[in-house]
Amino acid sequence: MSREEEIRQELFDHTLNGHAPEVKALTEEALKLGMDPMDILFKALIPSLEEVGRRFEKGDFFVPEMLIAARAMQGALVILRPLIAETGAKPIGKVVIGTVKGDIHDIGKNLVIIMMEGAGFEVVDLGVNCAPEKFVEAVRTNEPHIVGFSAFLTTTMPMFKVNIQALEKAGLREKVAVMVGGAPVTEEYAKLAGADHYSPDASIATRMAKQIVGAAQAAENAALTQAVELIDKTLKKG
Ligand code: B1M
Repeated sequence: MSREEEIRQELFDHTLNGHAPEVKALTEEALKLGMDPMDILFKALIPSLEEVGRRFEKGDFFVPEMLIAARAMQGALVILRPLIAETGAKPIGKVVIGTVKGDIHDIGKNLVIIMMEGAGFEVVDLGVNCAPEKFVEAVRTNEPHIVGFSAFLTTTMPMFKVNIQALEKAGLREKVAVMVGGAPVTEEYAKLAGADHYSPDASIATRMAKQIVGAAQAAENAALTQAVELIDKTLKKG
């Protein structure tokens, strides 16, 4: 087994057992060896949290074990974040995102943020347990292209609909694309809730966000061309 394979395995095991100092040291070692941050994330850290979830479901792990595993993962994310997220480029679009009311899971949301920032988006993070009014206010003041709702519990998924209704009531629904995601969410559920877009993971969410912004810009350009043509015609007539 190569040292890289050993590191992946050790990262998996130490995250599973919530050994934060070891996870931090291994992440640093992996980067020194030239391992890809995305490789560390998707081949070691995320699979480990998935195993934590499986053990929790089986009754082998309880909330404290989930919590320390999450903390260990977050320590690694602090190191990986700048490597994935900082492009230094001019923002290509703006996103407001938060975890819905009643839900305090944030690792998945934070990964979406890291990847979107890495792709050049400006992201306003509203944190966790975010009330509909907070989303509405953030959309009003930031005027983002996209508002994103994350939910990780079947009991908090209904907040998507509540948030969308709050945007409608505030007269903001047509001004922003709504994207939803989170472990238990499905495409079908997203449609039923009234969302415009659903994504199962951070990388698809980022690709989708680029398409949404691209489409919005194309629509703006088309409207501009139409206006210019109209002015041209009017001038020619006159
Ligand atoms: Co909790 N938890 N948890 N938990 N937890 C889950 C979600 C659970 C599936 C575990 C299980 O039973 N297998 C289960 C939910 C069951 C259900 O509703 N169907 C569960 C439960 C039951 C609970 C509590 C109720 C436990 C209790 O108290 N009895 C409680 C609820 C607290 C609350 O929110 N009110 C609770 C608490 C916690 C901790 C605090 C201990 C901790 C969270 C720490 C934190 O986030 N800071 C925790 C953890 C760590 C988990 C698991 C083990 C891991 C979650 C995670 O980070 N996954 C989780 C099991 C699992 O998911 N397999 C579990 C890794 C992450 C990268 O994936 O979150 O799916 P994910 O994010 C993905 C996509 O979903 C997507 O992109 C991300 C990256 O690719 N995505 C989007 C996310 N948001 C998006 C938004 C988008 C688009 C894509 O557009 C806007």
